[in-house]
Amino acid sequence: MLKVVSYVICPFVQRITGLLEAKGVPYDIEYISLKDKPKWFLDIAPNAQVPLLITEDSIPLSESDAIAEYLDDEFPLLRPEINKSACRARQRAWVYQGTKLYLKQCSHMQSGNQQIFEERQEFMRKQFAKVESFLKGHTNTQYFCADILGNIDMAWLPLFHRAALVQKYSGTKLFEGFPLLQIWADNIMATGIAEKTVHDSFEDSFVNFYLSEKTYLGSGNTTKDCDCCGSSSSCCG
Ligand SMILES: N[C@@H](CCC(=O)N[C@@H](CS)C(=O)NCC(=O)O)C(=O)O
Repeated sequence: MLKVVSYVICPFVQRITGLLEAKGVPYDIEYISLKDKPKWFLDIAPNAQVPLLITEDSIPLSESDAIAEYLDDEFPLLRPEINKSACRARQRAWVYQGTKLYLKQCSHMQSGNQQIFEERQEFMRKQFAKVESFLKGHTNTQYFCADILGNIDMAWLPLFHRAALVQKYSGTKLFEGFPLLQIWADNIMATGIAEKTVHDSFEDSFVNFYLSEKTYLGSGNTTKDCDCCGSSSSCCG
């Protein structure tokens, strides 16, 4: 069976477990500590990052884009009809728009005070406006331009899951002012896939990391100084 090497709150891993769930491919999952990476992992992961996918033939694959491509090569495509040149290229571009926001969303949620939060929000909102404008031309579908799940939906799933938890615990609506984006997010969350793609401890770990007293979101929106939101390239501690 395939094995995914994971870290509990990693959005890049969640994109991959989302694809596996949406495709109905069974997999094992092993969680590791990123602060104390095991030697066996360092020996086979050239980038020393999760996700790492170990194939049935014991071949270790890293980088979520490469893993997603492998899953499309090996298992049924989610939307075979769009797997043709221009359509596929367009979907990939929107996938990229989503995945490049993972670390930005992490930094946004980790902001330690209102000023930093709003600065980062400004950047996020510019990206959301692009999606909103695209969705205006495609309003009659449940998901992104279709009524069946596609790679693009799973690429945005981690962003939607995190936004839903932020709203649940802090009341802050990260997609405020973007009604079509919010509907897309709600429809993806309504599939129930998000919960299947993460460990049972995900919600607690997420809240402890992003909505603690150290963050603007977690501190009841009072101003706090925070040393957790510097220029870290990783969102997972
Ligand atoms: N470009 C990588 C990014 C993966 C990534 O940033 N993973 C983080 C966890 S969310 C990680 O493993 N960080 C540990 C480290 O960089 O040492 C991908 O797309 O797979």
